[in-house]
Order: sequence, then C-alpha cells, then structure tokens
Amino acid sequence: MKTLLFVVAAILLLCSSCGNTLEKNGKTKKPNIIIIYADDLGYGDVSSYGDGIIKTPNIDKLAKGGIRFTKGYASSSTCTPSRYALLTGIYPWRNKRAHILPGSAPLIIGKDELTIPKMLKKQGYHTGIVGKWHLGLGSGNVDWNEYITPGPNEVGFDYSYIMAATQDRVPTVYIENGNVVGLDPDDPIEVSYKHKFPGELTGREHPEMLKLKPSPGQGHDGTIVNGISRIGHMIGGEKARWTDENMSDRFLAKAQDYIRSNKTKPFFLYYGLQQPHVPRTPNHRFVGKSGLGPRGDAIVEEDWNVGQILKTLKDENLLDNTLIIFSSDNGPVLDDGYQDQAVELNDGHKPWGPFRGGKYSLYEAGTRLPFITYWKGHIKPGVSDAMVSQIDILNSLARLTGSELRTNDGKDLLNTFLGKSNAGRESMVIEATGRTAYRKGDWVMIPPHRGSNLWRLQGIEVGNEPVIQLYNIKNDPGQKHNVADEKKIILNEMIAEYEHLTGRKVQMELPSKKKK
Ligand SMILES: [Ca+2]
Repeated sequence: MKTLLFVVAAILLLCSSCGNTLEKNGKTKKPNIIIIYADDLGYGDVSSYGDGIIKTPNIDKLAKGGIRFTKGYASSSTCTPSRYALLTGIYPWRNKRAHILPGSAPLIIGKDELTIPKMLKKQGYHTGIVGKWHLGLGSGNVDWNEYITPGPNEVGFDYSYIMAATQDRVPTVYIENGNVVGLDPDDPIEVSYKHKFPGELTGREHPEMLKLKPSPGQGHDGTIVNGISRIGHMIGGEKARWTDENMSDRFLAKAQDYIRSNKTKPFFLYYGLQQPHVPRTPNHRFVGKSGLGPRGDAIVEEDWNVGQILKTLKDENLLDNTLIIFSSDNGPVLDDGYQDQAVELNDGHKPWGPFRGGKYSLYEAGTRLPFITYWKGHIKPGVSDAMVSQIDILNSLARLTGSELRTNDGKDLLNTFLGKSNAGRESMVIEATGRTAYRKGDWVMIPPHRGSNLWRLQGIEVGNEPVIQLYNIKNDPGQKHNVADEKKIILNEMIAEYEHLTGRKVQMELPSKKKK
C-alpha cells in the first residue's frame, strides 16, 4: 500500500511540472498574450515617445511599466504587408500579394503558412482576433451572404470579430467567425471595386449627403455609409452596416468579452485597433479632447481603449499573467483621404517624431514606431535601444511557449522582449508599397527607386530618388545628409547584403555621378 501511495504521489509530483498548461494556484503558468496593434499611429503620437502634445496616459503606463523600445520596427510602412509579416514572421516582399488590399481581395496567407495563432494553438492556447483584419477573405468572388471562408478562422484563430479591410473601404460590416453580423437575408450584400451598383448612393454624385467630405483625388468617393463615402462600392446589408462612431466601443466590448470568457485557459488575443486610420470618427465622448481635431481625438480614444483592456485584465486578476505587446502597423499620415482638418489642426505636433517620412515611406518614420512589451511582475521596466522588428514576435513567442517552430526571417529575441538582454537584430529589410531598403546598425541604404519622392496629396516623402541614398540614422535621424558618396565601404557592404537577402539588384547610381 505504501508503495502504491508513493507511486501515486510521484506521478502527481511529476505531472505538476510536466506541462505549463497545468493550473497552479488557479492561474495558468503559460502567460496569456495580447498584441495590441494600432493603425497608422506614429512614433511621435504616443506621449512617452513624442512631444506629448497628444496625451496617451494608458499607453504610457505600458511604456513606463514595461520595455519601451526606441528602435522598434514594422516590416512595412503600410497596413497589409505589416500585418502579414507580424502574423507569419515572414518578410512581406516575399509575398507578391502582400500589398494594400481592396476589401474584396482573397486571403493572402496560405493554408500551409505558419502564423502566430497556429503556433500558439499547438501550445494549448485559445486564439482570438478582434478588430482590423485587412489580409483578404475568401478565394476570390466572396459571397458576403454565406459563410466567408477562408479567413482568420482558417489560419489559426479560434474566434474572430473583424472588419474585412479598413474603415474607409467597403464592406462596412462586422464579420464574426465568417458571418456578417446582423445580416438580413432579404437585403443581401454585394461588393465591387470595379463598378457602381444601380441605386447605390456615392459621394461622387451626392456630396450634399456627406458629413465628412473626401479629399480630392484619393478615391474615397464611393458608397456612402453613415454619411461618409468609402473606397469601393456596396449595396444591401443596410441593417448590418456599422456606425463609425461606435466602432471603437464595439471592438473593445468584444475584446473584453473574449478575455473574460477565456480567462481559465491560456489565450492569445490580437486586438487590431482602427485608430487613427481614416475616417477618424471618435465617439462623442472624445470629440474635442485632444485640441488637434479628429485625428488627435481618435488617438485619445485609442489610448482609452488600451486603459480599458488593462482594467479588464486587472479586474479579472490576469494582469500578472499576461504579456502585452503594443505597436502600430505603419507610420503616421495627416491627410489620408478625408477633409478632417488633420493638417490644419495639427498645431505643431510631430506624429513622425524626429524622423523623415511617414506612412507609405521608406524613410524612417514609415516603419519606426512605438513598440512596447509589458508583463507585470515579469518584465523589469526599462528603455531598450535594441533594434527589433515585428517579424521577430513569432519566433520569440514560440520560445516563450515551448514551441520548436520558427520562421527563417524572424529572430528569437525573447530575452530582449522580456528586458533580460539588450541584443537586437543587426539588420533588416524594410518595405514600402513594393519598394525595399536595407537597415543595418546605425545605417539605412535606400536603392534608387522610380517615381515622385513627394506624395503631394498626403504631403509625405516616400523615399524615391534616382540615386542611392545612405544615411546614418543615429547622427542624422531626419535623413537630411545623403552620404553615399563618402561612405563607400559601408555602402558596398550594405548593397551586397541587401542583394543577397532580397535577390534584388541595386542600380549603382551615386549622387556625385548624377550631379555631373
Ligand atoms: Ca495602417
């Protein structure tokens, strides 16, 4: 009998250490993981990073209580590529379909591709996404009135509550686990990015119906929904259409529900905030709060959401068992398609921080963003100058959760993300609307790219020059001095590494040669 008891006790003891998924003191040992991903939020938009003109006390709480990375990067300076790279750990320029997608585009993540939620599911996680998706849905010619597949639920998420693309694109409906929320079968939805539907009201033809007018020439003059015209065309689904001013609250409530209903097991939540992407439509509670108009108010609203997530975790006693990663998908833009006075009311604020460029740009502000890791009681607060990219998150979380899976492009920077090391990646390729550049150490090399450098409508320099550009970001964060002629050794080294990595050839056009 004694022997039997000993064996039982030994088995129990063994099991208590045989898997992180076992519960201990009512809490799961594997931490919950939440990625909070802002949309078009710039390096300087967060007060703990920037000039503090817009107050973001809740994001600052994460920054002050966690690791605030000063060299944290997205892989790309636009939505879809960055989101693809974050979830798959693969450079977006390797996937020809990873460009800014229309709302009718098919899913660009392959069935066999590894994703963060797929990897975490294998480690016993429940996985959910709430908010912006923008990685395509279906396989082409989606019927929005049926189960929409493949989508997030087919690439690793157990639960999804999303908008298909962006707030400024049709379809303007919420989709829960592949079904349009609140769809009336007698009022079916049709979506087209090629033609207008008979009877459809557009901003182009009915500007008198608009409460927010599109900026000329940026394509936001299609279907009118909630007094705002969108990119693309849609008819039907009247009852299912969202009200922009309630979107933030809707997504927040769904994110909170997800946390509460999955608190007994390890969960992964990807919370894709829609702010401050256009159209900027803060709820009336936030209107006028920033003093900078709708763009600033949308950031104040976004920050409040972050605070509510923290409060929910605290209330549910999950805060010391949840790793939070906060970042943004790309750099900032002021006029991005609507006349919301973002330029006129900006009042000296620098959304791009000390850097050049913004959204769409190969210059630094396109991809260098707020990047914070926070885990109460586990991460010692600090500031890290290590260079980290969002493509490193997959491999790092794999190690955190005991998975053997890795991607080739990502690095395992877990110790850096947890504040135990200051070692970052040495180099990386950055992308902007299909063009690429090479960032290494203190340097960035931008190959010659065709096209206008200044995107006049958005007021952003995107990095296109007919000559090679080389900047020392440390000494020249504003990228004012192209030193390609003076620093030949570093230039040649970077060109060789870039060509090897990307398979793209650099045209040897030096600034001095062009001046002759
Ligand atoms: Ca974006």
